[in-house]
Amino acid sequence: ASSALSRLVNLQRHFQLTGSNRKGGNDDVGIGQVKLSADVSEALSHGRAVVALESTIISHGMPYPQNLETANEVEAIVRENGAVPATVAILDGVPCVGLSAEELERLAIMGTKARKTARRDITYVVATRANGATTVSATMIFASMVGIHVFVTGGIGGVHRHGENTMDISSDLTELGRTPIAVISAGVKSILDIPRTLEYLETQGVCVAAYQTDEFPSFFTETSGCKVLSCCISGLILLCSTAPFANMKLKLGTGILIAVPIPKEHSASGSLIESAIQKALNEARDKRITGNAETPFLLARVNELTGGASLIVISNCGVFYWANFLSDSKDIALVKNNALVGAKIALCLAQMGE
Ligand code: PSU
Ligand code: MN
Repeated sequence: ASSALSRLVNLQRHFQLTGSNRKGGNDDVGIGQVKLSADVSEALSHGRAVVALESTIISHGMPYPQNLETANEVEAIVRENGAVPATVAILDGVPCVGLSAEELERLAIMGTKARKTARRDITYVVATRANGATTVSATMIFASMVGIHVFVTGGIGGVHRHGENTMDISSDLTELGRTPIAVISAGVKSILDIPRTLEYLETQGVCVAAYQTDEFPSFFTETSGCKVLSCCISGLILLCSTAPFANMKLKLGTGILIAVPIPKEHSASGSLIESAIQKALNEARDKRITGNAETPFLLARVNELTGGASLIVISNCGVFYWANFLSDSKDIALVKNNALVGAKIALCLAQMGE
């Protein structure tokens, strides 16, 4: 064990010597440590509402500078509603929960040079002091580790089409089965096999609900043909509070998935995007693009084929999920008045003894 440790230390020295000593880098933080930003750390210690955000959507989801603008907008909406945003990424091998403006910009400029980091990639990215943009699975891990109970994202990964043969099933699904955090998303894109994704979540024991509807949404559109539990705003608060509570009391340990359908006014023409998805799927098959390269390829192609329409939907969504999540559409004043659900969730948790 001690020689393994000395190799690690040597590795660390090696990277400190050869890695650039960028201003604002994390070269002085030890391997295996997680860094919290000052505002996230303060909010958590006072039991205030914190909302985790992923970073693969920044690195691999859209180009610079659109990615940075969207990331900033989403963070601002979280703040305007009284919660603290905690974007998660691995910078210089250090898992960071909450990024400074400089760190966020660095990641946005890095783009796909940052490694797409799911659970299995964390060890490698940390050990080599590399930069990693966290997917839903890796974001869940670090957010939950530091005591964050709510995570807002766009789309999650799922069972790929033909996944019954390729076994390409996103680790987002297994993570939901083992990490207690509430994930709010717009559902699953139809580039994936939605019915099988829901079956797999059932196998993993994950509670799945949709906001104000009993149909699981498919990101670009409100429908998928698959029924799930329906929840209203109070149900949403209850669910977000219940996942960590259930874990604590019953040791269930599972996460929950809450899907918020795209607002009608941002729902791009479903058929336009659907046909682009079909074309992109065929191209991926012809070019033999598989594994973790498939999702970024499909998303980029769908965006090209729709002349940017899908990306506009994505960036609008990023901004609107949180707003939608906070507002009961019958009571828009709720958002304007800053009456934040995040705080209510934190309050619920406090009352439940968290
Ligand atoms: N689906 C989207 N947008 C995304 C992703 C998925 O609609 O940005 C990203 C998320 O970070 C998700 C990851 O966790 O891709 C899933 O990748 P994979 O299918 O390789 O597990
Ligand atoms: Mn995969």
